[in-house]
Formats: sequence, C-alpha cells, structure tokens
Amino acid sequence: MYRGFTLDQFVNQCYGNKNDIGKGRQMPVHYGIKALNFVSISSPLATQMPQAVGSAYALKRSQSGLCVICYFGEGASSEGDAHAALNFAATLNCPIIFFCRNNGYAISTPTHEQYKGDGVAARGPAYGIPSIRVDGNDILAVYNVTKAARQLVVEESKPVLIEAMTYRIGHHSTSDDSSAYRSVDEVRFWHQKDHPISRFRKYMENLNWWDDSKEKAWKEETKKQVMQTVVKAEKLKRAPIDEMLKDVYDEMPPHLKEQLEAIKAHVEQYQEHYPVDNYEKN
Ligand SMILES: Cc1ncc(C[n+]2csc(CCOP(=O)(O)OP(=O)(O)O)c2C)c(N)n1
Ligand SMILES: [Mg+2]
Repeated sequence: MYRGFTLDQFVNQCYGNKNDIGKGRQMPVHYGIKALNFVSISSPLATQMPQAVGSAYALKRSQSGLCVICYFGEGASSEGDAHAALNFAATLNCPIIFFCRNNGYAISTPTHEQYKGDGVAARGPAYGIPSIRVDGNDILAVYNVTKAARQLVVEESKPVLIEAMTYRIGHHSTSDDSSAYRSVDEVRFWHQKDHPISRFRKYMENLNWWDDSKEKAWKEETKKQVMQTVVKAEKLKRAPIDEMLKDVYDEMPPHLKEQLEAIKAHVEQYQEHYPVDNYEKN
C-alpha cells in the first residue's frame, strides 16, 4: 500500500470483478499496476527475472536514473531463468536489485535439496554481482540494506543481490499441509525464536511509538475497513466475457476473434448453464 495501491484495488483484484485492473484474468493476490510501476506478480517461477533485467536494461539506456527491484523466493532461484537473469544483469551492467526471500522451503522442498553451496548470496560473486545476506526478520536491517543497494545500483549502474533469510512458519498455501514434510518441533523453534512483526512491535513499544491500546484500535479500524471493502467488491459484476481475450495483442488477431465469436455463440446458446448474470454485458 505504500506506493498508493488502495484497499479497493487489492480487494477488487482478489474478487476479479469488473473494477479489477487486470479484469479478473489473473489469480488472486497477483496484483499489478502500471501507474505505480508495479509489474503483476506472476505464478510461473522465475519467468519474470530475465524480464526484470530487460526492464533494467531499458532504464539504463534511457538514462532515467531509475532502477528495478525484483523479488523472488529461493525456490525461484533454483530455476534456470534465475541464472540467465543474474548473468545478463552482470554482463550488461543493469541497474537492478535482485531481492531473494529465502524462507527455507519451495512448498515441500527444503533448501538442502535445492542447493549444495552456501545459499543464494554466495552465487553473486561468481557472476560478478555485489551481494549481501541479511536477517530478513529484521525490518530495519532489510530497509537499510535495500537503501544502500539502491544507491550502488543507481550510481554505478550495476546489479546487487540481496538474500533475506527468514522462515516460513505457515503452510505454503491453503492446499498445503506442511506436517507431511517437516516436524512440529522445527516450526515451534522458529515460532518462538523470531517473528518480524512482533520484533518490530517491541522496538516501537520501547520507543513509546506503539502500545496495546493503539494496536487494538488499529486492528478494529482496519478490520472494519477491510470488511466494508469486501462487501462492496463482492456485489460488483465481473468484466464482460470479451475482456478475456483482449490486451494480449495490440490488435486482436483473426484466430482470437474466431475463438471469441465461438465462445459468445456457445454461451448464448447454453446460457442457462452459465452464470451469465454475474458478468457485465457489453
Ligand atoms: C515454473 C514453476 N514450477 C513450479 C511451480 C509450482 N510452485 C508454486 S510456488 C512453488 C514454490 C516456490 O518457492 P519459493 O520460490 O521459495 O517461494 P516461497 O513460496 O517459498 O516464497 C512452486 C514449486 C510454479 N509455480 N512454477
Ligand atoms: Mg521459499
């Protein structure tokens, strides 16, 4: 939200309704907004890493003084695309921060099955990329490292690799049961040891910036806002069916036009089998 993406935009995207910027064509939580320079989150792991380098190369050529930050998991870093991205960024001197969130798992695959070296940061020097490992559960450390990386990236036009170490306490997703591949003790150890939110809260409390009553009021207010936004978003219809095939090409090519006509004719003929009223007509 810090760049100005609104609660309405978050919730509309999750519902995939007609006000969703992506017009309901992405999975929930795959936010993206051109106006805020935020490229849509992509589920296929690491595909966007070489693309991010391409964007950084374009920024370099336009001498904009801007840079790219590309976030990915340590699982994504095990994909071939990650290696291609790092090498292109290094050899083309691209202004890009690679930010790896190493949370110990790629769904059920632990890091010791993903690499035999010293994690992700250790790969950077081999590519000629300045690299740093940071305690990912320390918000201020992450902030400072990222700020310093940005300065280096922009001033010297070269990539930087950050590896933020953390631990995924929750399951990977709602369809994952992590007790199948890790022990309760392992999770308990991390739960007791370190939690970025409670750690930062303690820091703020020590400085008298925050307390229980502020926490309670903030939680109540936020919950109210989210619930109101959800109620609004769920009443909205979905985008017209036509939108499904738009925006991939500047002009819709004949084969997509043909498919679109076929879909429309099909839905028209069998409309009692489809929730047609949930979609905006065009
Ligand atoms: C190319 C590709 N292969 C497999 C998957 C299935 N998949 C979804 S998330 C995930 C694990 C990702 O792990 P990581 O990059 O460490 O991110 P994390 O979820 O741990 O933050 C996998 C294997 C995928 N989305 N894309
Ligand atoms: Mg991971």
